[in-house]
Amino acid sequence: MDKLYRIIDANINRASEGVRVLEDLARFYYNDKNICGKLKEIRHGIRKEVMSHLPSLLDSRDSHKDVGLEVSKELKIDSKTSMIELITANFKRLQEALRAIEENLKVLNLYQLSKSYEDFRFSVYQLEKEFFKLEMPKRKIIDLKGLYCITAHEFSNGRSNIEVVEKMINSGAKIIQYREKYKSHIEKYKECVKLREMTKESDVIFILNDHIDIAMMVKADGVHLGQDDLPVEKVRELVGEDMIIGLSTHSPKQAQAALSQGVDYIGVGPIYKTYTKKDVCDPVGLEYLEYVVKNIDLPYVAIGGIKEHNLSEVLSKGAKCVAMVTEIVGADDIEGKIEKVKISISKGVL
Ligand code: TZP
Ligand code: MG
Repeated sequence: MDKLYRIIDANINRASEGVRVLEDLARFYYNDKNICGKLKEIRHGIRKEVMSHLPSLLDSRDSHKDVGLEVSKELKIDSKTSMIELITANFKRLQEALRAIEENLKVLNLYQLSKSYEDFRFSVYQLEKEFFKLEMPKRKIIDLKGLYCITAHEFSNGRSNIEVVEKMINSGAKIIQYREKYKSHIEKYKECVKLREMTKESDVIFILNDHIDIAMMVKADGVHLGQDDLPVEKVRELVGEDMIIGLSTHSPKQAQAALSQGVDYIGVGPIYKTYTKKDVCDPVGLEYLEYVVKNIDLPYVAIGGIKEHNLSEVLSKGAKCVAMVTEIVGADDIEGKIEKVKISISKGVL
């Protein structure tokens, strides 16, 4: 029976050490008071429950003769290369140790005590789920539907970007991209500070075209990149996991590549000829849109030359989200135009 105490003693230590690694991650790495507190309670509980059996546990301890140490030194299966692996390994260590304690206590006729360890094990399963949420990106899930609004001062008939965005927000826009090609950095920055304030207040997703630096400075929800912009993987490293990254694509090959690049959505176009974008490729037509609808499992927005008069054609190919630049910012009555377009999109094919 001493040998069973030896197993229990080893597993109490194993479980406590596993919890300690996780607790320190929650405390110093994720700054999560709630999870840290729950782990601490478990760590104390694991030791406290067996306190009355401490003499037997210590008597049976014989670390020098533990054959496991040599086995561990010879193997490299416990190497870890990511946070996910580190967290998983320690939750598994903890759960396995609790199960071993539980089973051995039963043989020692300590059935009630074994049930306490079963309770710990179940709390740990739940906590593991909670803990992993800390590793999940916190960026907004972008469910692209409806109208995607984009600014363009030069086509706004003298109205400022601020005025135009105010109208977009008033008519219920859910996502707005700041796209401005002809202003200085400082002008763009100042406009974006204001626009971030306005979009935040109205819970509108705010995306910056091109400017990763400004997006980070104003805490925008995302950045939108083109095929000739900086590599998505490197931008992700820079902006972190919480920022949305959109990428313009113009061909099936680019859409396929986007799938493995970790972008949150893609732009699909230009569907028709557009005069808004100067360095744009020839229209890719509706076929490419159809390809994306059928084959690419990523949120997408159809863009390029889309107007009220050709909207039904775009919707008939299955598009759920449509971007319009000049059609909206150049409209005499921006609010009225948005209302009409939104109704058309929500009805689908006209
Ligand atoms: N990307 C592809 S086409 C385009 C952009 C930004 C411009 C779309 O503008 P418009 O006025 O809706 O044709
Ligand atoms: Mg660009």
